[in-house]
Amino acid sequence: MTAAACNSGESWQLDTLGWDAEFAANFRPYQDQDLHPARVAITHNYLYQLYTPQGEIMAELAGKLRHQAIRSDALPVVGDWVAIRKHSAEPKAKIEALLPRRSSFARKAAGEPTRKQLVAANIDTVFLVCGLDNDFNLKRIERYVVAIQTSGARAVLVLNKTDLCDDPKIRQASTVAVAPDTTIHAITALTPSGTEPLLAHLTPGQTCALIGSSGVGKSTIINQLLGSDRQRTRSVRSKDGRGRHTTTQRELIILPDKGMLIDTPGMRELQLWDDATSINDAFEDITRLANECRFRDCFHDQEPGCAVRAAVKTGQLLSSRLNGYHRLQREGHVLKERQTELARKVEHRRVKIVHRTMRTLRHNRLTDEK
Ligand SMILES: Nc1nc2c(ncn2[C@@H]2O[C@H](COP(=O)(O)OP(=O)(O)OP(=O)(O)O)[C@@H](O)[C@H]2O)c(=O)[nH]1
Ligand SMILES: [Mg+2]
Ligand SMILES: [Zn+2]
Repeated sequence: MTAAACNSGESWQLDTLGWDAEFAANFRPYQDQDLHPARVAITHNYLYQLYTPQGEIMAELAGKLRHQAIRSDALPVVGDWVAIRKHSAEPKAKIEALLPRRSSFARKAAGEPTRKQLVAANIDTVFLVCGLDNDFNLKRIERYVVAIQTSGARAVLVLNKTDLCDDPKIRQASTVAVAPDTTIHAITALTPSGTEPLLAHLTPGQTCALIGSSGVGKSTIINQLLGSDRQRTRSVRSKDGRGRHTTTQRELIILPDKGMLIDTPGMRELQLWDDATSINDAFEDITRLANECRFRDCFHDQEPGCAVRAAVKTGQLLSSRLNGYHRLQREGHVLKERQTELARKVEHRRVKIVHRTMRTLRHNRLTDEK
C-alpha cells in the first residue's frame, strides 16, 4: 500500500468520505475478490486521484473497464465510488469496478449537442452560485435548478456578491418565482461570516458541489469555508465583469468535520440533458394542477378545461412559471428529435458498412472460385 500512496499523508474514515450502508451493500461482491473501496477526487485523462482510508492514491483503469470506455457513463467521474486492487509493488492501484451511482449530474457535451457528458456523481446538494452583478439571469437560474433536480441532488441557490448589488432583497425575491421550494441564500464570500449560512447544508459524509458561471465566486466560497486559500481565484475582467475560467478541473475537497465540496470550472452554458419526465418533476406544482385538466395529454396551451391555465387566471400560479415550463418542454423536444436523428444516421451508416463488407466478401469468394 505504501508504494501506492501519493503526496498527502492524510487518511480518512470511509464514512467521512460519504460511505454508507447502501454503498457497502453494493460493494459486497467486490469485497470477496479482495478489492477495496475508494472515492474519486480528481480525474486526469484515464488517471485517477483517489481518497482511501489509507490515504490519497493514484490509480488507472483495469483493462475490463477501459474496454467499456466507449460508453461515456461507464468511466469514473469525480465523486464516484470505485473498487480498487492494490499491490504494494505497483506505483498505481487498478480500478476494477465502478459502483452504482446515487445521483449524477450530466450536461450536453460542449460543442456536441447530442452527446451526454457526466460532470460528477454521488452529490447530495448542489450550490448553484450566481453573481448578483452582471451574471444575474433568471432564465438561467430556472434552467440550472431543473438540471440539478433532474440529477437527483438537492438544489440550493447562492446569490453571491451582495456587496456589489444595490437591491439584493428584490433580486432574491424575484428568484423565488423561478425556483420555488429551493433554499435561497444571498451572501458575500468576502468575509467568513458571509458564507456562514451555507454551513447549515454541510454535514459530515455529505457531498456538495458548487456550479455556476466563471467568476461568480465558487472557489472563493470554498476557501472561505475551508479557512485557507487552497483554491486559486482570480478577479473578473474589468471590461465586462466576466470570469477568467480560473478553476480548470473538478475536484473533491474534504472539509474536516463538515463534509465534502466539489469545486468545478465555470460553465459557459449548462444545457439540460434529460427528457420531459424530469421536467415534470421539477415543475411539480404544474404537474399537480395538470391532474385536474380535462385531457390527460393537455399541453396547457389552448385546450378547453385546462386546470393549469385556470390557476394562472386566478393568480394561484405565476404565468412566468408556466412560460418557463413551456420553454423547457420545447427544449426537451428539440433535443429528443436531434438524438433520434443521430441514432438514425448511425444505424444507416452501420447498415451501409455491413452491406459493403458482404459485397466485398462475395466478390472475393467469386474471384477465388475462378
Ligand atoms: N465583491 C465581491 N467579489 C467577490 C465575491 N466573491 C468572490 N469575489 C471575487 O470574484 C472573483 C472571482 O472569484 P472566483 O472564486 O475565482 O470565481 P469562480 O467562480 O471560482 O470562477 P472560475 O474558477 O473561473 O469558474 C475574485 O476576484 C473574487 O475575489 C463577493 O462576494 N463580492
Ligand atoms: Mg474557481
Ligand atoms: Zn392543462
